[in-house]
Amino acid sequence: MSDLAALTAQALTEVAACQELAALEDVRVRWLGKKGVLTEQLKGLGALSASERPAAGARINQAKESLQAALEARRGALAQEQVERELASGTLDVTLPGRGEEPGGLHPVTKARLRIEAIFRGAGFEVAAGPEVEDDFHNFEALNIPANHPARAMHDTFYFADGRLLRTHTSPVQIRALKAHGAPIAIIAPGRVYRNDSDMTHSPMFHQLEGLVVGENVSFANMKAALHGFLKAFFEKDVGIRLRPSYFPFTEPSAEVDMSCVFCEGRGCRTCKHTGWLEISGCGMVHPNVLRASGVDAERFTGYAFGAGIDRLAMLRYGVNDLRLFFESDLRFLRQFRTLGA
Ligand code: 2U9
Repeated sequence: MSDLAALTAQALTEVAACQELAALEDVRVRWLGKKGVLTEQLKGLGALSASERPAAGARINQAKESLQAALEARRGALAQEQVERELASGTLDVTLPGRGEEPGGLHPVTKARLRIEAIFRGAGFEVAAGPEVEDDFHNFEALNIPANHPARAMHDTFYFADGRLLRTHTSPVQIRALKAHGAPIAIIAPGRVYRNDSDMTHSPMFHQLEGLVVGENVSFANMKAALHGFLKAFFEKDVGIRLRPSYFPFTEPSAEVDMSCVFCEGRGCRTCKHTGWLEISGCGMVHPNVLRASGVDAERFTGYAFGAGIDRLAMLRYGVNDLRLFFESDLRFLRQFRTLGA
């Protein structure tokens, strides 16, 4: 007990000599830790007589407290010195601006889709949606594509083991809408579709826009005017269109829609392969079999339908020459659309 003062003095000297926070922690453990010198002193109290114990205990506790206070003071001083050293060496420049948060932006295909939806809504259409995992009836049968029809091979369908499939077009959305609401109806069905086909110009997932109008006296001329009006609004240009005869199982008659080239205004360029025209859509009058499969009276109602690729519309509007750029998630590409309006 007699050397308690000497021990305390030694501990305080060690604290004062510490130049690092880690060294200070070592000193604390050596003196105040579980097996520390002062802790051992407290354990030694048991050997003293009951009359000596209280005073000796109080002196040891006093020594502990003064050491704790010295450790705390030194810790504060060393931490301050460390901050000053870092500031002086320039490792922490508190005047640097923060990294900040980058604002996000919509994907160009989403921008194109929203633009398409706004234009058609303005013309009185509703926007319909449906499942991407479909059954054979809604994707094929109801669209006048029975089993073994050659059009099935053209669709490169992804099948599930239970016979369901990933929709190859958004037409099933319109079958479901027709069945649920009947005629008259005017809807567009934009969405993801899937085909087992992948190369320079085909992605296994792409985005389709389809439209359907069914009512009394709905004509081929109505369809041509609707498509022309949409293309002029979408490209904000007085584009021309032409229709060429075509074939789809779900429409009769059917046509391909060409639009005058938005890049060369019909003079001929690389994009339009020097024809002055861009293939943009397919369309036709809804086949009576399709109306009947959806419970619509094909004697009373007629309808038109069309289909186009949203990705292709987006490429032409935003001047993107490679479809794959839309699906690679490369921020250098996507950032360019951040501030662009629809
Ligand atoms: C119902 C009835 C008829 C949808 C149609 C097309 C013509 C067409 C292609 C264009 C390029 C698909 O994106 S693409 O690969 N589509 O040419 N689609 S008519 O006809 C329907 C749809 C639903 C009930």
